[in-house]
Amino acid sequence: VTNKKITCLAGGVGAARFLQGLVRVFPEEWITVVVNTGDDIELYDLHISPDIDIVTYTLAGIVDEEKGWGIRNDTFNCFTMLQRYGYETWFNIGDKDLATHLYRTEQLKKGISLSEITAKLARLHALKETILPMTNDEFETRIITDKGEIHFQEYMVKHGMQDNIVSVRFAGAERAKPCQEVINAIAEASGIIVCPSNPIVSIGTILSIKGIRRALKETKANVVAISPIIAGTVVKGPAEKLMRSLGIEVSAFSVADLYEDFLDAFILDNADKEQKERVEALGIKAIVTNTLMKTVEDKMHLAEVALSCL
Ligand code: FO1
Repeated sequence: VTNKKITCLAGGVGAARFLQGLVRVFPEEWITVVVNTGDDIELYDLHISPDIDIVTYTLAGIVDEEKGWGIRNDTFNCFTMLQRYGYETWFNIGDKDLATHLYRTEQLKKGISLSEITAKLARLHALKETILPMTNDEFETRIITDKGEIHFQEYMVKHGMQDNIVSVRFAGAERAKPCQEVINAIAEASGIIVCPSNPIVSIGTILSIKGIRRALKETKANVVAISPIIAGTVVKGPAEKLMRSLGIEVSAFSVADLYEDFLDAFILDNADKEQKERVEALGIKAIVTNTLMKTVEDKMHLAEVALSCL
């Protein structure tokens, strides 16, 4: 590694858990995290960026570790009152978390970009890492179910992943431009890590932004990805259901295959070691290790293995 900059592509909970390990084995100030904004949603006239907040709160050490989102020991007084007022309250917003959404919404209304607001919030939480939204433009992950089209958060949180998925639509992908800082962070990094996030609605959204995939192919940096699929299933979230309904085999190999055009190395779990050769047949170096992140030591180990590929 010549210069020390590492750029990570991230979704929400899985990525944040990985980053907890990375910041313990690598200098925070050299880490840039490019975060999915396809999950962003407007509720109660507030702009909510769940994945940016999950990454920010986690790196700030204030995330609710059990849930993986929201702030530890937050209260839900505002939320309870909204309920009384007859609002739909399927998306749980804590009182402290609410302050973040108020701040972001007010700043957006003043014409400040999401990337600037994200940087300010990171500074306010005393983070040394750089956090970047994948785009400052409108982008929304829509799930087309057999009963109609809904927002990704409606599919996941409101309906509890119960609907049958027909397809996925990235509304805004044709027009959305990547943040310039994102392209720079990919071009100038000494290494790139694709976090163990959903390959469709977390990493797939980032890759759907014009110019990002090409930047990943053209960068001189090595690119390593960590499989979010362990033994044909996921730790959390809808990856399994999404991949199945899109006709994609639910396996670590499939994830490597989705990233094949820009990937140099792929980390898969011991439980999937029989897929090592299939991954290597794609021309990608495959590393088999424990990828389940239960303890802080697990997270640090996984980060060390990822860094060793760069
Ligand atoms: N996830 C849930 O399953 N239920 C919730 O009520 C919920 C609220 C919420 C509020 C703020 C926030 O930043 C995240 C929140 N999440 C919630 C998580 C989020 O919906 C997903 O985990 C991510 O979008 C997936 O990466």
